[in-house]
Parts: sequence; structure tokens; C-alpha cells
Amino acid sequence: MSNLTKNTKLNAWLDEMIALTNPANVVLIDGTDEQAEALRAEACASGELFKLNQEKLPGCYLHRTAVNDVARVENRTFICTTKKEDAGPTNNWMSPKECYDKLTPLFRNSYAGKTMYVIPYSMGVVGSPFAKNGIELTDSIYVVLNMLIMTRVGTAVLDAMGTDGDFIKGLHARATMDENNRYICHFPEDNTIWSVNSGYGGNVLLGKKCFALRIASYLGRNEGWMAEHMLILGIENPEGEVKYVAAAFPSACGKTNLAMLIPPALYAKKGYKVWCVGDDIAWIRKGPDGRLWAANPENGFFGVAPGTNAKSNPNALASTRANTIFTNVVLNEDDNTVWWEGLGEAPENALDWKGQPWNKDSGVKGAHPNSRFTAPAVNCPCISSEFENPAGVPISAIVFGGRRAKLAPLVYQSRSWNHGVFVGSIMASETTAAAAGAVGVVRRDPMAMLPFCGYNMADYWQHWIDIGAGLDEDKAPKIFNVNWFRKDDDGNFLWPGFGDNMRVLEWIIKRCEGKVDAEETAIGFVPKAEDINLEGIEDEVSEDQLKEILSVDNSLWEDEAKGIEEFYAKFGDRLPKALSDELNTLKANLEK
Ligand code: GTP
Ligand code: SPV
Ligand code: MN
Repeated sequence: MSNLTKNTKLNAWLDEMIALTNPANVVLIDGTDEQAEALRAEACASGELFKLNQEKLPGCYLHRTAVNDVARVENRTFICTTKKEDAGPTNNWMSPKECYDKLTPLFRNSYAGKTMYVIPYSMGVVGSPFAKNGIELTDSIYVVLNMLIMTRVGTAVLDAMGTDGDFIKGLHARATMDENNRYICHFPEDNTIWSVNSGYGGNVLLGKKCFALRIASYLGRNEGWMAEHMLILGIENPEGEVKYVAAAFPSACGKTNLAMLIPPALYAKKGYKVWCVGDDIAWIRKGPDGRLWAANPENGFFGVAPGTNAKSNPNALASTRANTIFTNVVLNEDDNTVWWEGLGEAPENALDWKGQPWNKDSGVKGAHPNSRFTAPAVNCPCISSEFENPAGVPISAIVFGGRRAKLAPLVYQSRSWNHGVFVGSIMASETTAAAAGAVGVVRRDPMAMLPFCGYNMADYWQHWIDIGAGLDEDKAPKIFNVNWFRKDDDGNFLWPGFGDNMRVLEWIIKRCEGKVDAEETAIGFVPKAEDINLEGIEDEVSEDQLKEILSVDNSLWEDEAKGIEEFYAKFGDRLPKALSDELNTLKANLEK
């Protein structure tokens, strides 16, 4: 038996995985700069990474994925539970045995002639009571270097695991990169993740969606907490009090942007500030004070590059100016820096995301729409002082939202916790480039967790209801829905978005504090137009336009109710009664 570590379970599993994958050698990632630097040099020598201009972008590198490997592959992502019903109607399912049998030959000898990197990582502050440990085995230096940014990696994690501590077992191999044999498989009953034939982000950085959402949501249900696809931000008022909000939007629907929001000048002048605790994942549990507390288990940002600029998200841009890995963006050959659509003036001499010469006037996009930056959280100018607090922050409001050109108003508030769970469960959003497949198609994406829930979605909703039932009403976060993406009939966004979303957050916080009135509609509480502050954007948003974005069209909602009913029917009698009751209330309200 190998004795690479002090943990006997880990050593036994390593033996098994080494026998399966047959690496030429095994390297333990210790978290030191020396080791990381040597790996960067090796990746540059092999072409896996390209070293960017170290004066302008110190510590920054560019990586290009295979052209057929640029996003998560939801149709090849599986939840492997013994019983099919436990995965539920919204997940792809295989039995664990079938899946292990199918994938074992794909992994066999897949590391031959290559190095196995053993990455010990912690989701959450190392050794803290809420942190969970994982080991990822990979044949990719790109994965190692990304994990070093996105999670807390190294021997400290092995120390925290001790001699017999548990860990999530992650096995990744690029193998042959055959897209017809690409699989992202989760075994929640075995704390295991197997990912093969991909080298892209969410498919292979196993701490992120695979562990911190799919496996963690399953663990959370069993252990009484929640793993959510949510950003966490703090809003500091001029008196210095900070209120925290957690918000779930589907992939590429604005979490990173909202998490790092810079308040408009009029708010900044008064002394308002926004602090980022997390931009993608929240682990949420009831604290000793009876409130819900949310912590970000990650240590970096894997953010969408296109659209990020000095106006839309200066904090994200600043986060990418050092020690960042860029994936599938444009290389500016004049000065060895990077570019993407929306960043500003396009470079004259450039290579596109595929590495081909690119002409900015060609009409073809240079960066892939799902090109990304992997940036350390410490780089973010507005990182919260609570970022390293293992318990996280107390949540005043939970916000759901998606891309809806029509229907959903700019913001509305649920009438109760259970109504809020209903509001989350009926979320729908236009699909984006974050996953392979068609873009712009409206689909149901409950709580932005459709691709990330590791068990039956109906049981997940019941878990939400149970969590709420365990909270005193005055301590439970208030639940809202927002839509930054409403469009007019010509396809123009009706709301300026980005920093101006602060105006909506202000209303949300005031509602939590009971400081502002609202209009009750069939779907919940909507702001009175005069309560959304338009000072400074009167030219962009007229009073009438605001009224239009806040409007609730009952006839459109009647069609929506039919869609919800069809969606709910998929869950049969596993659907929580509280949700069918809420649907009936909605239908009754619409008839009034
Ligand atoms: P994932 O990392 O995939 O989970 O995405 P995300 O939810 O963090 O999305 P992100 O903040 O990266 O935004 C994705 C896209 O939405 C970018 O192209 C943004 O420019 C755009 N976007 C973000 N916020 C707004 C907004 O308020 N209004 C408009 N119109 N677009 C926005
Ligand atoms: C998402 O798609 O929601 C992301 C990017 O945050 S990935 O890590 O690829 O899942
Ligand atoms: Mn995400």
C-alpha cells in the first residue's frame, strides 16, 4: 500500500486509482509557490499555458481549451443513485454500478506515461467546522493551477483530514478528449465524482459545481443545511451597518456582476458601499442566533469574461490584473495581453480563442462567449472583511432572478417563506453559453439549481420548506425575485442594470426593515414606482418605462401558471403540498 499521506483511507483509494489509471508518476500538490511556479513553467513549455505580459499582467496566463470543449455538458452529466427516483426527473440518471462499469474502461491506463496530480483541497476555511475536504486526482496542470486559485489547497488540508478523516473522492482524466465519451458523474451515496474526456471549467474543477453544489446539496439535505448557486453580498449604509443578501441567478445571468456592484455616484456620495462575500456558491445554515448564515466555500472567481469592463464591473476587471488564468479569450499580439468582446477597443494584431489570426472587423467574435477568468478572491477591491469568516454572514434577503424578456417584473417580494420557495421553484430563464446547447431558450431553472441539484428536485424543495419551518418568522430572510433583463418590443433592455441594480437592492433592504410600502399583486408585492430611486438615470429610465418594468400582466401569468402546472406534474406525488397550494393561490389570485 502507498504511503503518500498519513490518511489510511486516502492511501487505500490512491492505490486503487493508481492501479486503474496507471500513471508514470504521482505528484502531491503541497500548496507551495515553488511547486506552482514549476508547474506553470512546465505548462508553458508544453503549450498548455501561454505566459502573458508580466509587466502589465503579472502572474497571468492564457489557456485555450479544445474547440469542442468550451462549456459544461449538461446532457452528459449524471447523478448516480441506487434508486432512479432519488435523482428525480430533472437529472440524468445511471445506477452506480452501470456508471462505474461504463467509465472504468475509459479511465483504465488513461494516465499512462503521464503524471497523476493529487490535489488536497478544502471547500471553506481549512479546518473550520463547516469546511469539507476533497481530493481531486487529475492529469492536467491547468486543473491543478485553477484549483490552486479557486479552492484552498495543500498540506494544511491533509493535516485537517488527519489519519482517518473523510473526503470527497474526485477522479478526473482528460483521457482521449472524445466528446462522445465525455461524462461528468456524481455518486452522492459514495462521496465520489468521476469526470472524463473534458478539460473545461465546470466539468473538471471538481470542487466547484460537482462537489460544492451537486454532492454538497445532497450532504446538506441529510445534515440540515443548504448548498446553493448563489452570490453573497453585503450592503453597507452610511451609518456603517452591513446587511447581507444571497442571490441565485442561473449561469451567466449576473451573479459576479451583482456581487461586485459599485453603487451609483449618488449612493457612493452618501456613503453606501457594497462588499463581495462570494459570486457563485453559498453554503447556508442556521446559526446559533436563529438566523440563516451563508458562507462562500470557494477562494476565487471563475468569471465570464465577455461584457466585463471598467464600466460594467470594474471590481471584476481589477481582480483579473494579476495571478489570473484566462481561458478562451483573445490574445493581443501587440503587447501579449488579453481582450474580449465588451472590453473596449479591439486589438489590431490578435489571435482568437482558437489561436487563429483574428481580424476585429471580420464580424466574427474573437473570444468565446463562455470565455472565463480564474482570479484569486484576494484580488477583489471590494472583498468583504467576512470573506474568511468560516461561519459566513447573516442573511437578510434571498433573491431569485433570471433572464426574462417579458413577464417577470423588475422586482417583487414573496408573501411568506413558503411563497418564496414557490417563487424560486418557478424560476425560468433564457439559456446562455455557460452550457453546451442552444442559447436564448426559456427553460425552468428552479433556484438556478436545475443543472446542479444532486438529488430529486421535489425533495430539494421540501428541504427548503423544512429549513424555513425551523426559523422564527422575524429571523427568516425575506424572499424576492428580480429581472434585470426585461426588454421592449424592439429587443432593448428596459433597465440599465449593473451598478444601477443598487436602486433595487435599496428597495429590498427597506422592505426587510419594514421601511417602505408596496403594491400587492397576484404574484406578490411590487414596488410603487415612486419608491424606486431614479435620481441620476431619469434620461435612461422614464417614469412610464419604470411603470412598464414593474407591471404584472395577469394574462401572461395565466399562461405561465399552466407552464408551472406542467412542470410540477413531472414530480408526481413527491411535489410538496405547500407548493401545489401556492400554485392554487396564484391561479385564484389571477382569476380575481
Ligand atoms: P456564472 O459564472 O456562469 O455562474 O455567471 P454569473 O451569474 O456570475 O454571470 P455574470 O455576472 O458573469 O454575467 C453574465 C453576463 O450577464 C455578462 O455578459 C454580463 O455583462 C451580463 N449582465 C450581468 N448583469 C447584468 C445586468 O444587470 N444587466 C444586463 N443587461 N446584463 C447583465
Ligand atoms: C456556471 O456555469 O454556472 C459557472 C461556470 O459558474 S462553471 O464552473 O463552468 O460551471
Ligand atoms: Mn455559476
